[in-house]
Amino acid sequence: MAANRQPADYLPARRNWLGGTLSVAGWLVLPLPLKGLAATTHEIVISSLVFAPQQISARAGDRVTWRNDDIVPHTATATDHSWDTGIIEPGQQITLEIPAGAGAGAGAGATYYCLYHPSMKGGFAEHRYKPVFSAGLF
Ligand SMILES: [Cu+2]
Repeated sequence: MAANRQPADYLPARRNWLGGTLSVAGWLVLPLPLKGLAATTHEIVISSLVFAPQQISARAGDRVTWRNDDIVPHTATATDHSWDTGIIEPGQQITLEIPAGAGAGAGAGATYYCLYHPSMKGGFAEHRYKPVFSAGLF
C-alpha cells in the first residue's frame, strides 16, 4: 500500500529543485544581457577629406574616436552645433563619450560635418542616438 503522502512531504524537495534551477539560470542567463549592453568604442578614420565609416551605429554609453590621418586639421561638429570635437590636428585623435542618458532621436545632432570642409559629412545611423557629447574628452 502506497504511503498516504501529505503535500508537506515533497514540498521542501520541490522548493529545493526550483531554487537550484533559478540559481543556475541566474548564472547562465544574467551575464548575457549585460554583455549585450557593454559599451563599444567606434573608430572613425579621417583620410582624404572623408570620414570612414561615414555612418556608425552607436548607442548611449558608447565612445567614438575620430583619428585624423590627413595632413590638415579637421573637426567633427554636430549639424545643430550641439556637440563638437574641437580641432583634430593631423596625426591626432579625439574620443568623445555618448552619455549613458543620451536620448534617441533623428535630430540634426545625429549628423555632423567638418567646420573647415563642410562637404565632409558623417552621421549616426540605425539607432540614431543624438550624441550629447559634453566635455567627454579622453
Ligand atoms: Cu576637415
